[in-house]
Amino acid sequence: MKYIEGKNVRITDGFWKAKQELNRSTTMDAVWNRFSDTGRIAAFNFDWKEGMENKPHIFWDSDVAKWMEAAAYLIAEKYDADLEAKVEGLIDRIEENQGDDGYFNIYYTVCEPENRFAYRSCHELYCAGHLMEAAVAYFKATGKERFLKCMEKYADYIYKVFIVEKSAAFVTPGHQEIELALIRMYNATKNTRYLEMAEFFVEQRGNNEKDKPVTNDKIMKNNMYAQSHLPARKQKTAVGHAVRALYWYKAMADLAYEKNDEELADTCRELFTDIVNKKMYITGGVGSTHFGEAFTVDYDLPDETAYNETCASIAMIFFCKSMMKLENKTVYADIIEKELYNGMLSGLSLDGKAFFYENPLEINLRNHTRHTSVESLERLPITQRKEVFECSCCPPNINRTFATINEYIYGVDGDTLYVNQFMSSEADFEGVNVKQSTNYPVDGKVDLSFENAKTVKIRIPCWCDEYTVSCEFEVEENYIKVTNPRNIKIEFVMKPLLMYANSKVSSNVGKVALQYGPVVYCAESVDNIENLHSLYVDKNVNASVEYCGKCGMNKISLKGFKVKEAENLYYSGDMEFEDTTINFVPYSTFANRGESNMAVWFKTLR
Ligand code: FUB
Ligand code: ZN
Repeated sequence: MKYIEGKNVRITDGFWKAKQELNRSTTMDAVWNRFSDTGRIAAFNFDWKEGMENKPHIFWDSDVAKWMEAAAYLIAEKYDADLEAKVEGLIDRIEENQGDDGYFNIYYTVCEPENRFAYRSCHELYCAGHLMEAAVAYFKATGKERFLKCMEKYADYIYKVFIVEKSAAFVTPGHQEIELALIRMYNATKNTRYLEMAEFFVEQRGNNEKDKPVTNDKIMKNNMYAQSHLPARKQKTAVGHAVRALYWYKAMADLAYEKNDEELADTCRELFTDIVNKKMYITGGVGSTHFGEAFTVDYDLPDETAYNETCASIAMIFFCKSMMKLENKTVYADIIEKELYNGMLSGLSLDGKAFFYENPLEINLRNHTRHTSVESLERLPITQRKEVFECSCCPPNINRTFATINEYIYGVDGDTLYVNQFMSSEADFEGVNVKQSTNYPVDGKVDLSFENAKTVKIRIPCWCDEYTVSCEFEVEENYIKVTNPRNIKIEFVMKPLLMYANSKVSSNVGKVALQYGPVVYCAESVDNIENLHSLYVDKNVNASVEYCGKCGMNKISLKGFKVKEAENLYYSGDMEFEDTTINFVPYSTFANRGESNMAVWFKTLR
């Protein structure tokens, strides 16, 4: 399936229109300003000297590149002179400071020129990849070739060093990213060298002696951390650093698509299934531990210490989109939807100015101060979003993802138009026109109208077991299929669902999480009592659902029970309960009203 992208698809109204406007009006500036304050923008002048503040960091190039990429999408959607001036200013600096040989990296030019391509774990190719993605986006947005030419020159230099001369100290990057970027370069330029390079970096990973870890390399000491323990095709379970893994799986899926490589596609299918069935939180969060920002073992999904980097959720969205290009299965769009409304969305504050890097599923404020007599070695995720992080990969990743949300809605395969996501929007592609109007995710009513479409397939979301369709239809592999469609009214009936975790998930077996449509809920102490652990949800769901203008989704109250406080620390006999109401808000909106205890999973009674 080919996604309808760029100017051919526009979000016209509703939840995501508001988020896209927030990104344009607020989040872009918030990230730019913090990147300016911290020296990331000035670093492009290449004039940092020892003793000055704001020493460039090895992957600052990538932070700014992601912001440039987002700016490109926004300029393409609606011209913005300020964004263009900022991007053009950065391109001036890139052009001025790029080596004659094509090399471009701020840190390794300004701070350690003697160590170019000396350390696998030091992100040069990762930065190159993000710059290439930005260059492709800017070229597509504006038709201007200057940035793309710089990155072609850099890619050609990388080809020389890594493939022709083999003179770098390593064969494949410690942090994947360049692989997927090279495929984008290939698609933009049609230069097959870039596809060859992507293939080289994918296939060589875990498949060469040179990348074996050196004994004093702490970060790379375990080959699994950077997915270098086995050749790509032999990897069947997701391991190691989650963002690295998922950027790479996306590249593998893209490569499988470009080369029509069924074996590689199969590997991607197995990796996807492994993650979704054994390693993903109900919110879509992936990479459950902060140790190595990594996947752990199957079903290890602790709530309070969950790492769930925002970038990992974003990378999962990218991977799913590439899988969907390979095969039109609703499961990929279901996971994209899960990430969009939960794991990814929680990364940004409602005011659009602050970010979570880690997205836990539980907060117990008391645990942040519980070690009163010793220096605590415990590490818990922060409880309030921040404007900038020393490692600030997530904020500009949000910028570029929000700017391209429209590109997840529609796809085309032959004469079939796919409706994968539910957002008020319109699209036109090769004479076919579609308009969609919906309040999703507030309710599940979707109105669609088509011109010149022969067949349309509309995803039935995985959470939905009851729906109505206003015209004749068939159901084919979780799609509502309509031929010669004109106007279709659908309702995917949304009701409060109590979701259970697999019995192997020791942290949550026997508990329930509340979901309404695609939105997962949490309860915060700001709306409830402090001791959320003493609250039990009534299994006979008795809910009241109310629209919340501030977050654009519903708030939900459920009838439940509260354990009556006992006098003694321990007691026998029956536990006593009193009736109560438990107030829930969308998980993605937690921590927007000051510090609060928070929980997603609750015990049940009755
Ligand atoms: O290392 C670059 C980025 O910073 C990674 O993708 C994130 O996990 C964070 O470590
Ligand atoms: Zn990140």
